Amino acid sequence: MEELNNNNEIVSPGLDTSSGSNQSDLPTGSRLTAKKRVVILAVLVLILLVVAMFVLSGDLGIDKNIGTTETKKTEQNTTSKENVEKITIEKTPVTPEEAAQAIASAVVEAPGANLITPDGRVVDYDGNEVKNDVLKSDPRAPQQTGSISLEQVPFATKLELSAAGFSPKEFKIKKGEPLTISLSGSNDSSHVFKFEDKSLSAIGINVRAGETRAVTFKAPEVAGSYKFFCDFPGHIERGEIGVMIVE
Ligand SMILES: [Cu+2]
Repeated sequence: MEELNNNNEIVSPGLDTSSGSNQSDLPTGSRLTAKKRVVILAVLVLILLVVAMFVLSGDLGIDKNIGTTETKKTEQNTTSKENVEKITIEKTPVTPEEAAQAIASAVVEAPGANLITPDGRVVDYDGNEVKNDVLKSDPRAPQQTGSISLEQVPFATKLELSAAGFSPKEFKIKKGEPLTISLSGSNDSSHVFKFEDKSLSAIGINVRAGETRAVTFKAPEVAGSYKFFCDFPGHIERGEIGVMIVE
């Protein structure tokens, strides 16, 4: 038994006092390794602390100034970038201000029609120049007025329209000049004033029987004869045609 015990002690150290000593050896070994680990960790922490101290001292010392200057530079960069952005953002609302100034000094030849700026442009109430060559339904097109009286359009080229045709049948305008045309329809029918040329497709006046309406637009830059007519069914056949002569 003893021999076996001894053998057991030697082979598998897990019994009796000797095995107890072995058990105590193992925890002491693990304790030692734990202590070693703690020591190594402490040393590592110390090294890290020392390194950190060096780095911090470097930051606080020589690198501090560079760091601050760099941050200052980046701050300046960001502020300059912000300024650029602000400038570009601020540039956008300048246009409405200029538009507002243009509108403030613009004149209206027919209430409800577009404005004429001092430099001869025809603009809407946002300051955008109207377009003669878009569809009449396009918001950029010159806007016709509501029903008005001829007394409201003293500067307009006044056209009357009936079954007998336009009166006058012809009028002249200087090229590129703004003008207002009023159309007074006869009591017998509605009428639809239109130009034949596609460059003036946006301009039109629709009147019900007996109404007067007007439109302000800029004459073409190209001299020539621009035919206009009444687009109401059957009216062109009965002679509702005329011509605008651009000189
Ligand atoms: Cu007509």
